[in-house]
Amino acid sequence: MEKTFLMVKPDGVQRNLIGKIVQRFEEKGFKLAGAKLMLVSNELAEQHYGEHKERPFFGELVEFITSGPVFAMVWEGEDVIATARNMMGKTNPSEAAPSTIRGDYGITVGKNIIHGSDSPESAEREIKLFFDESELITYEKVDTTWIY
Ligand code: DAT
Ligand code: MG
Repeated sequence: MEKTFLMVKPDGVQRNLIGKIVQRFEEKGFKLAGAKLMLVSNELAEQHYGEHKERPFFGELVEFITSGPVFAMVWEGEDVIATARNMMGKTNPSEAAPSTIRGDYGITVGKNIIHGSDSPESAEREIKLFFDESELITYEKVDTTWIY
């Protein structure tokens, strides 16, 4: 089954949105494979956002993601990468549709609440970057046959 990396950013943690965000993915039917509250080091931030190194906002991005605890998660399910991106909404909360996470909770692109992998390649890379294999749990859920 496909896996994706999702992370409640420091603004989402400070605004007490961890529970609401987890609830959306649980209720959708996806399966949590791992989660932890953690601090992102400068080194990890620069690796994670490496594709944006040349962008003018890179410095601010690294400063923001290292500014306080984040809630890192791995979620599992059919098409979870694309579906989670849809549930997050567009990068800029001003363009994100209502009922998406960014559409409901964010205002500016710099503080847009949540990160989610955008492709199978980035999901694999980001899961490895943030989680040790021993932190991810393989288990059966009783609702699976009522979801698929
Ligand atoms: P996403 O997080 O939707 O995958 P992205 O990968 O293009 O978006 O950018 C990563 C993060 O960088 C994004 O969540 C917020 C920040 N960002 C993107 N574009 C920005 C901009 N024009 N100004 C400031 N921050 C920006
Ligand atoms: Mg991205």
